[in-house]
Amino acid sequence: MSRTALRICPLCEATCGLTLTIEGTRVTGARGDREDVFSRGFICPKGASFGAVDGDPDRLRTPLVRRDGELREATWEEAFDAVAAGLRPVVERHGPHAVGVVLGNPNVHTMAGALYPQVLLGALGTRSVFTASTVDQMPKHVSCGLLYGDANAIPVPDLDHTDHLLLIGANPLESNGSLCTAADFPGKLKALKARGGTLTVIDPRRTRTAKLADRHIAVRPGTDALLLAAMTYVLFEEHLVDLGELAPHVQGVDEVREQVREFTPEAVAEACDVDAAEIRVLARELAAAPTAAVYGRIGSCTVPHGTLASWLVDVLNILTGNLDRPGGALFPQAATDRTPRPAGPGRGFALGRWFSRVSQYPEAKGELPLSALAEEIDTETAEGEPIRALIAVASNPVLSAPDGARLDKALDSLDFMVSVDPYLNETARHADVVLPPPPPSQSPHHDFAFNTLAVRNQVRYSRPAIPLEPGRMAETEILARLILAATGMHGADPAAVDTMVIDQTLAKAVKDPNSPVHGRDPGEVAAQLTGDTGPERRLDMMLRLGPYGDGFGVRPDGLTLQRLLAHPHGIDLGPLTSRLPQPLKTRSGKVELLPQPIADDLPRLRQAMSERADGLVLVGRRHLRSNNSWMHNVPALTGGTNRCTLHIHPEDAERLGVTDGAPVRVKGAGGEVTAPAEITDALRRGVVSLPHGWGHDRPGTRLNHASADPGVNVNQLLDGSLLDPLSGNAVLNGVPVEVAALIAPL
Ligand SMILES: Nc1nc2c(c(=O)[nH]1)N[C@H]1C(S)=C(S)[C@@H](COP(=O)(O)OP(=O)(O)OC[C@H]3O[C@@H](n4cnc5c(=O)[nH]c(N)nc54)[C@H](O)[C@@H]3O)O[C@H]1N2
Ligand SMILES: Nc1nc2c(c(=O)[nH]1)N[C@H]1C(S)=C(S)[C@@H](COP(=O)(O)OP(=O)(O)OC[C@H]3O[C@@H](n4cnc5c(=O)[nH]c(N)nc54)[C@H](O)[C@@H]3O)O[C@H]1N2
Ligand code: SF4
Ligand SMILES: [Mo]
Repeated sequence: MSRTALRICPLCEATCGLTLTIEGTRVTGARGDREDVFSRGFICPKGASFGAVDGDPDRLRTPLVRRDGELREATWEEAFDAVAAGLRPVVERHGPHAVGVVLGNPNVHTMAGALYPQVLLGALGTRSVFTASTVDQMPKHVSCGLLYGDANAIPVPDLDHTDHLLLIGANPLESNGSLCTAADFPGKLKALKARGGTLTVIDPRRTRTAKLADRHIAVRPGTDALLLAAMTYVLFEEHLVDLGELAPHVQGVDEVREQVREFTPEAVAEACDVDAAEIRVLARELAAAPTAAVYGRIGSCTVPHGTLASWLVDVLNILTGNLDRPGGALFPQAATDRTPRPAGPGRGFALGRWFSRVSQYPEAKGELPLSALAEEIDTETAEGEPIRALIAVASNPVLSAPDGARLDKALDSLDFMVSVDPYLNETARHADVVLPPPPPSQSPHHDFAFNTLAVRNQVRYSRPAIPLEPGRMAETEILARLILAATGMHGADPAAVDTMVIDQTLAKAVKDPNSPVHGRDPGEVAAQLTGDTGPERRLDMMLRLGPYGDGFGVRPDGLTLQRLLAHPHGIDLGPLTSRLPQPLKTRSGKVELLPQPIADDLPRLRQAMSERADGLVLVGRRHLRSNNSWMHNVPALTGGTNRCTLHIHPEDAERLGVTDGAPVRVKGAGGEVTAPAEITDALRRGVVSLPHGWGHDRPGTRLNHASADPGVNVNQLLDGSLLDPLSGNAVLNGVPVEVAALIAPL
């Protein structure tokens, strides 16, 4: 007997609604949910393989605890006893900063990851916080923090309505989009073209997205900030600046004009390897389009001028009047956002409130660079304690961050490590305790983060499609118990964590004059909460306090968890709309177009105009049937073109004596790897490409399928010292490498 259940797909940022076929306790099929208010039936090969991802036999079923040097199966009780016994002495002896916390990407794809890590960090009080953001989008948080006063106020291109889209360093036909949640991104690009709009793609590779474009600019990696600065220059020079309705909300336009004076198209053309005339055309097309949106992603972030490039993306949107208008780039309003407060000056965004111990990197958004994790563990300094214990949640930095070999050693030297991860993989194998979450089919789902980045306002919630298997523990409960164990409350009722959060939130809300529950009794408000579990009650609370909420009775037709449960395909909340000045939290209450830290970093960009790398540089790439480091164990998603090969241009291959399929040695500052060459003219000369997330050949892992075709870890080519200075983001693209044909010995 089979049945179906609805489940939002957690496998990428597109958040498609799926209809799962379930036989017994197994997911045997997945198709797109045509009635889903957001995805309307769209599905990709990863979503279609939901059952295989979910049912991977290598997923851990019980906790593992290290005994006599070996990770062995244990009960949950034994596991949390071991966590408390491992973490508490470190905190008590060395203070909270000696406990590091590493949060990986899947935290944005689980309810547990949205609701508990912040509580853990608050309760622990550690500054040793590292996340996947600093190998990803931290430059965007920093530039938006500086421009708008809120690091999470990230404008999203209005894909459904724009007339002109300029995509920089993004390949949504493989990635399905990022910092821009849109189911069927490919379909939306085709629809843009069908309605007469234009698509321009800036990418050193002729990607599937670039092939769809009206114009593709194969820029030299790492030089987008120069290109965008020159476009900004052209807007001023050719009198194309027109802020329109934005004008009263923006300060600093003249200052930006002054700052870009030297970045003429002619001055940057050689560095970018793009014709000056073409740069002028890019600027003119942007200004001429009735509406337009500039959007930058991985290729514009994980580079030496990531924050400047991210800033310039928004500067271009603003100077052409496209920020905050339909068809341009808009600020979404999610159902679990805080109640909007009236517009006005805010506290602003500060960088560098503290610094990392070893290299003195400034914090950004409360985080230190993931690139610095290894040195924060393995290097002694006069001031401060090294990290001696580590909590890793959904994180595989041994493959995702620079120099995994050094991190391997550093993790081995820790007094204690706990990993919350479904796999015994390259990172988890170092843990003393592994706490495995249940598979997604057994977990509830709501997209707290991605709804704040979605191209349409909407809200959806999936309850677990399959009840928790005996012996399983919900990831929300795992994290609640981890918080208790880490903070000296081991053994307390995990529900106390949710109760505490609810009590604190409501206590604040009743004192907040902008809150719908202002002046009420928090106990009376709390008594109205519904939901079967602590996390559901927290979701109910956030929905009801939020911008569409019922305000606990103030707006009876507003959102509640019950109302959401009555709409299993979700509730549409309409297209993105203009919201300025409300989202601004800068000290001036305006968009601050030339923030001081940006102005201070511009001399470095000026210098880059005359810098020239002669040798080969490396860029990454993603494959539609993969996701970072953790999907190579699913047979249905591997093989074919999804391989860890070095893409190299035919002319470079010929010059170096590299033949198709033959092994080549790639050498970088952090080490060398050997991979088969794949000769392709899809990338520009002088650029080679390796995908990330491979290198599954380490002992002590349990990844049967992945280890049979392990690939190599591209991040071993990095030594972790190359960062975007403002954000601490790792430089993963445009990295100098040496490539040599490997002649097999006879
Ligand atoms: N060279 C290079 N390096 C890169 C990138 C690049 O483009 N080039 N991209 C970077 C980017 S954008 C990112 S986001 C990072 C990702 O870096 P990470 O977050 O470290 O890596 P992931 O592979 O996404 O997954 C992390 C871990 O989550 C586990 N996991 C999966 N599902 C769950 C779950 O439901 N719960 C829990 N608790 N764990 C789960 C997986 O088993 C895996 O061990 O990699 C970065 N590294
Ligand atoms: N299938 C699949 N989907 C995914 C993921 C995955 O691993 N696989 N990962 C998810 C995650 S965590 C993220 S963050 C997103 C990322 O989403 P995207 O940013 O869309 O992903 P990428 O495919 O890495 O696209 C980056 C592009 O930048 C180009 N590039 C490299 N260097 C430069 C440069 O200097 N300038 C310019 N202009 N371009 C450059 C690369 O050639 C590449 O095509 O994808 C998410 N979705
Ligand atoms: S596009 Fe992303 S969310 Fe949609 S089915 Fe594919 S992996 Fe899942
Ligand atoms: Mo990412």
